Amino acid sequence: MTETATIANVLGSELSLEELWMPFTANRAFKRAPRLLASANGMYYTTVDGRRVLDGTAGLWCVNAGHCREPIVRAVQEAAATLDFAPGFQMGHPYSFALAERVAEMLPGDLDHVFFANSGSEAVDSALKIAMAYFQSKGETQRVRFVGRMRGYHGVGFGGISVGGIEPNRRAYMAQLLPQVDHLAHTHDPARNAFSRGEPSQGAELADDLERIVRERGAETIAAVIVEPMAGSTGVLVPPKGYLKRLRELCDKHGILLIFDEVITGFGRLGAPFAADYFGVVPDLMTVAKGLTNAAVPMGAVFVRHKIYDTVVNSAPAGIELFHGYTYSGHPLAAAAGLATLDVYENEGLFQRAASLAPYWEDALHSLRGLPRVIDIRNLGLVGGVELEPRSGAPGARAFEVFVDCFNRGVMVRVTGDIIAMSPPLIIEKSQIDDVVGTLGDAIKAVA
Ligand code: PXG
Repeated sequence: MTETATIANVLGSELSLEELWMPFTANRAFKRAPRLLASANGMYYTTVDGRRVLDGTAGLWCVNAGHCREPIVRAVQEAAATLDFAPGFQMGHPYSFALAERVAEMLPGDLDHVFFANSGSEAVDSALKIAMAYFQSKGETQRVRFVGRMRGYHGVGFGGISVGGIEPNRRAYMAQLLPQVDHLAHTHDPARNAFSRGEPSQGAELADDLERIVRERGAETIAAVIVEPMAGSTGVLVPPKGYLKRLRELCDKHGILLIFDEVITGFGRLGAPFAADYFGVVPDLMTVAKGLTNAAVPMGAVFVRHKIYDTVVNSAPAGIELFHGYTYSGHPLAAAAGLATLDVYENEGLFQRAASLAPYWEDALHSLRGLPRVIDIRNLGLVGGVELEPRSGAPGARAFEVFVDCFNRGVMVRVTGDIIAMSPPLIIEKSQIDDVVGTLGDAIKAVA
C-alpha cells in the first residue's frame, strides 16, 4: 500500500521549501528562515516546533470567530461527506441557496441578492462586471468607467489591480490594466489627523475629489466608484468623519453606483455586521470574502441591491442573464462553512463583543504613543495600525523587523510598508489584547 499524504506524515517529514512559489512573500528570505504554522485553535497558532503564537491578525483578517471552531469544523466535515461538489451552472444545491437567504437577512437597506465567488479578488471582478451589466441592461451603455482610490486594495485580478491603488501590485502589469479607470485621492492626512482615535475629524471634503473626475470624464460615462470603507491592506486608513456619507451623496447626484469592498470590514470587524451598518451608509454593491466562512473554506460574494438584480435579470431575453460565474461559485463546503460561521457569530454575539471591546482595544493601542519611532496610531472596531518612521534608505525594514521580533516573542501581527496592522479574532480576551499590544511595544523598543 502506498503511504497516504496525511497531515501527520507531512509534518513529520523533512520539507524541501524550494518548489512552492509563495504568494506576496520574500521567497528567498523566508526559505532561509521559515515561519511554519502546524495547527491552530481559538486565539492561538502552534508552530511546527511547538511554540504557541497569539493570533493578532485573525490569520489574514479573516478568522473572525477564532480558529478551528467546532461547529464550523463539523459542518465542513458533514458537507464533505454528503455533497462534495455539485455544478452551479443550470443546477443547484440547498447549501448555497440557504447561505444566500441567511446572509441576505443580515444586509442593510435593500441589498438582498447574493452572487458567490471564491475569493475577494473574484468578488471584486464580479462586482465590476455586475455594475457594467446593470448599465448595459438599463440602456446607459456609455457608463463603463470605474473610479477607485489611491492606496485602495481590491485583490489581484486585473479588475482589482486596475481600480486598486497599491503601486507595487500594479507596476509590472501596468501595460495591460483596464483602460477606463480613475482614482480618487486617498484620505490619509497625518499632518491633520495623526493619533486620531477612531474616525479622524478632518477630511470629509476629500470625497469631493469625485467632482473633479466627473468634470473631466462626464458623469454619464462613469459606472461605479469602488472603495474600502476602511482601507485595510495599505495600512489601516480610517475614513474621515462624514467622508463616506458625502461620497454616497455624490454618487446619487450623478447616478453612479457605489461599491463598498468589505472583504476586511465585513462580518463584525468594526463591531457591526458591516461597515455599511457602522457608518450608516448603504452601498449599491458590496464585496465580501474572508469572514464569510471564517476562512475555513475559501469563499467570496457580491451583495447586490434589489433593483440591480431585477434590472439585469428581467431585461434579458430568455436564457442566461449574466455571462459570469465560477466552477466553485457557492461550493457546498464553503456554503456549509458559511452557514455554521454565521451561527457562531450570532450565538456568541461576536459582533457586539467586538463593539464592546473596541474602547479597550483603542486605549491599549494608544498607550504605545511616545515609544521611539511611532509616528501615528490608528484604530477602528477591532482594527489597529501603528506607523513607524521609515529607516532612511530602507523603507519597510524597521516594521518588518518588528513583525519578526513579535513572532519570535509569540505574537502574530501584520506588516505593510512601515505600518504594523492588527485585527485579532473577535473572541479575543482583554488579557490577550494586553499581550498583543505589550509584545508589540517590547518589539518596537527592541528594534528601534
Ligand atoms: N478586497 C479587499 C478590501 C481586501 O482586503 C481583497 C479584496 C482580495 O481578497 P482575496 O481573497 O482575493 O485575497 C482583499 C484581501 C493584508 C492582506 O495583510 C489583505 C488581504 C489579503 C492578504 C493580505 O493586508 N486582503
